[in-house]
Amino acid sequence: MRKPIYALGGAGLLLSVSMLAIPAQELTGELPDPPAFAAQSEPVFVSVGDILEYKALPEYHEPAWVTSKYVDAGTLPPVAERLPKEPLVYKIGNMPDGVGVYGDTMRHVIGGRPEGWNYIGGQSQGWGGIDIGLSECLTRTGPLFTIKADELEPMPNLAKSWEWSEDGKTLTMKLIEGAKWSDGDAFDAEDVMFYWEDNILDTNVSPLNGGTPETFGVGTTLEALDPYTIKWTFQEAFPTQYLYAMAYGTFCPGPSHILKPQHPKYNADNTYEEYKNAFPPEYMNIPVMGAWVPVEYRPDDIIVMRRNPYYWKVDENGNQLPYLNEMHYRLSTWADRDVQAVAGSGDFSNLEQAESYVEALRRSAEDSAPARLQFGARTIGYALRMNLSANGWGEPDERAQAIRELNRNLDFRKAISIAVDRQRLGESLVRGPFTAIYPGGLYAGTTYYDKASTVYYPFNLEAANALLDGLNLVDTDGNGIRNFPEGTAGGADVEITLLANTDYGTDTNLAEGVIAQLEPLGIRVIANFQSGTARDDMAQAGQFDWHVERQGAEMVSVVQGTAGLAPTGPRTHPFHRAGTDGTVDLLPFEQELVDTVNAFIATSDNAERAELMKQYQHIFTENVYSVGLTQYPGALIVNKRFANIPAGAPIFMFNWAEDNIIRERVFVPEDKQGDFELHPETLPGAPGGAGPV
Ligand code: BQZ
Repeated sequence: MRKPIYALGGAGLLLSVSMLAIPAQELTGELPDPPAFAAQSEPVFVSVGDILEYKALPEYHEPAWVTSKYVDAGTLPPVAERLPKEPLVYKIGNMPDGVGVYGDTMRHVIGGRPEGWNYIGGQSQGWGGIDIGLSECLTRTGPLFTIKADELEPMPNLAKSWEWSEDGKTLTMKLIEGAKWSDGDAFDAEDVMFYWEDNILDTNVSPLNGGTPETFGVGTTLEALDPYTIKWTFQEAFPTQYLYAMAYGTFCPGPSHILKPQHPKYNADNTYEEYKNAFPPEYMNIPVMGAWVPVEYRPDDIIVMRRNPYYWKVDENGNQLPYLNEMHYRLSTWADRDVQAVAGSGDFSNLEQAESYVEALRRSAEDSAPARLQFGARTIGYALRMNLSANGWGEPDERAQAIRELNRNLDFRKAISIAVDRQRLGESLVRGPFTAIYPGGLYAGTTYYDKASTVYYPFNLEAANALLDGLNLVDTDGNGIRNFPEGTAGGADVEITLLANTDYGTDTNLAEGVIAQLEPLGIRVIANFQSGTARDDMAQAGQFDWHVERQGAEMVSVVQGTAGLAPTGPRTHPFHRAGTDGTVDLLPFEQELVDTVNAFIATSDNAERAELMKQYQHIFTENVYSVGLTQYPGALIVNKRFANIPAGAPIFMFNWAEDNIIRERVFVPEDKQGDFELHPETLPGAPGGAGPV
């Protein structure tokens, strides 16, 4: 294996000459306001108590065929015995179209592919709403877009209530009592503790969506007091922030009765890799807490899911949810999801690739259009992120190490930032009022954004070249590409690999745009375009120089995915993680970001939090923590036959729309139901069994 070389000498040389660079004040400029773009509908703001409560109802109901084919046949207990003592009850008053009826299917189309069903072991199910539907979590945040701003707090879910101690250092949570996995096994604290102890704390396991011990605060502990009570103990007082981390995707327990026997801690014959891969996509009827269970998988074709007979949520009339009997996930591409949703052969899409906006708008504007298309706020944003680790994360060779040293140099990051023409980049995706210049950091138009705290370095190619000259990156061999100084990477050409996700045209289009725009700088940027899973793995492992990436919820809401705002732990940040010595070699401004984020988490004073995020935004953008590229709105496309779609549902805010619209409450009125069910009047079979029964 190549021995990584950490050429600090080279860095020292680069840093010493950078003192000659252009003074910072000449590079900043006025950030243009985003073009006006009104979201097409607004949410109705309510309290959590208007949406749901937990209580026993006098009677419960289920689809008639479940009773006649299963309960009456004695193969399934009566519905009242399958539900918790106090199910989660959705209130009719909050249902846009009221109580639903059973039947029909939601036909999703997705661009990912399932690796297997061990979500907490680190496997993807292909995204696009599969894992969101399967993995119920302690709290829930997707629907928070409808919650009154002064009452914003994660909704109860598997955790039905919680109470802080006097000193705010402990949080006692009550789990829903009597809920069951889809195979009838009891859900309880054993599932929670298996997730916490053997998937979060065990660093041999990397749960999908990146939950790590530090996601819940350095030094935080969790214990089970009884089968339905857990107790968190924090270092900070009242860190309400962590309730968001207890939602999707960082605290969604798996079925311990199925997973534990495969975990190396309980099965000496298994490696961690064997644990992670113990439930391949072909393994049907994996027990879930979600509303639908995988019953059929055809590679590169479709995943079919059927209603979970033990689902622990009902409407106020006692109807067990979900209303929809089946879910499809057609295994195609993300771009095809838009096409099929607009055409009516699919039912749902998050319109998020700006290149398809005009055609989607045109088709949806026709009276005959089968789907509703509604734009929300500008919550989709892309940035160029540089690998800032210089102590071994991703095992860089000499060339890559030299790039990392450059990435860690502010003048270098500034040069790249002002060499990018963001206006042209956005227009290359779509013309019109959609895209906005995005300087990096928190998105304009969101709660914690403050323009006055945002430092913007406008396009300035001449100054960019002067900054690189000042870093002694000169084309010494006359081939048009700048060279490292002698003694750094052997004075080779400056070549930088750029990672991007081939699952999305937008990702690679933006990456190609950046490559083209950086050519006049005399550095060679080489496309390293990978498919979603490979891209995810390389990004997680630190095997990249630069990465053009669509950003997560942390840049939209701040309160969701907060751990990703700064390297507050060894594995919490997307582009700077611990090296081979287990430490994160933070740059001075990064330490300031970490301190600011930790202070944000540690206070519940809203004015203080707003001030801290202004500091965060200033430090982030002044130091070009990442090179912001473009920001634009997404649109939710849903087939018109569906009811109970909440007004103003954003495709992405605290979570994706698959969570936000509360799919378990969505229904199709009887007179509009299609004949799309592939396994009508069937239920999931036994875990590992072949499909529905
Ligand atoms: C939405 C989402 C639901 C992951 C994924 C995918 C992965 C990332 C991201 C989005 C897809 C859709 O996003 O693009 O519209 O349906 O699934 O989970 O991009 O590659 O790793 O973070 O959420």
